[in-house]
Amino acid sequence: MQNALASIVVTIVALGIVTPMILPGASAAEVTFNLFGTINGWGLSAGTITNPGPTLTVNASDSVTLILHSTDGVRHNWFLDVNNNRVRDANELVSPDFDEGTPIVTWTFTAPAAGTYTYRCQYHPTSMTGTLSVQGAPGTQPAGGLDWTLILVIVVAVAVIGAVAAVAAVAARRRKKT
Ligand SMILES: [Cu+2]
Repeated sequence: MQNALASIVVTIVALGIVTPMILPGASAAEVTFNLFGTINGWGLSAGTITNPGPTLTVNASDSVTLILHSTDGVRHNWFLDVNNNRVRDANELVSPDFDEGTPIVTWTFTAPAAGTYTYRCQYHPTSMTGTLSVQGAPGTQPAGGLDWTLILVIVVAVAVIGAVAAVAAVAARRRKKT
């Protein structure tokens, strides 16, 4: 009887350790956009420049490569205006400058957490804008689907209860012997 209880406890604890390892994890992809800029906006081609420019859609944690073109030869950059204050703050992602001398810059960044962000050129922050739409990373469930965080909490709780039961079982066995 005691051995059976111990086996059950060991199984529960083992499940608590192994299950989180099996759960699907997010896997980041590599995404590339060609983005053309003039003082009048952004476009996916030199002939389709508008303000606001194209909405760029990626997944959280994606490795996003921007191939940035200065179509008018003016100095530009691309930054993610996280707090949307139209100013490039020190903690905000920013590409190197691209201009007449360096008309094309290839720059890679890691997509931030899911959300809707405004991108801008810091030199023309109101006439060169667009939206970066960051979706939940692949592998995570959409709203209404399975809540893996909740499942993880339950599994860990069961493991802890199992460990406590194991200690209690061992203590009971020792009491019996003396
Ligand atoms: Cu600019």
